[in-house]
Amino acid sequence: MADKDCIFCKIVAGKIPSGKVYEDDLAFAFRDISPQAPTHILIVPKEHRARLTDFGEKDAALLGHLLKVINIIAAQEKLEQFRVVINCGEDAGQTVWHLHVHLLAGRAFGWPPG
Ligand code: DGP
Repeated sequence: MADKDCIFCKIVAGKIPSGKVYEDDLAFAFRDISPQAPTHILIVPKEHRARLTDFGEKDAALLGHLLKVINIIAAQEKLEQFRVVINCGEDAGQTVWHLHVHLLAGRAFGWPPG
């Protein structure tokens, strides 16, 4: 179910324009408004869930689907090397409260992350 105040729900519904790169029944992917790498795409479930810890055992297939979508987009964008990030909670850097997976590529990344 969508959250009327959620910016990513509005993007999924097409109420806010985004650079869509992929869509299916369960997932939607679009380009990050503030890219941290030459390729920076966000993959979200269409259904509103604030954060990773809101997903339970019954959601395992949906989480797996989001990872599958990453591989589809990587093939579409011809990405062979990339980083995948989920920020869960403020200290982890989460700023938008609709679960999203960051797909970053096009440069070398340091470790540990900042
Ligand atoms: P996080 O810090 O993990 O919650 O990442 C949120 C990301 O969402 C951040 O990289 C910027 C991006 N973002 C925020 N608002 C918008 C928006 O309206 N459109 C798009 N395309 N990206 C957004």
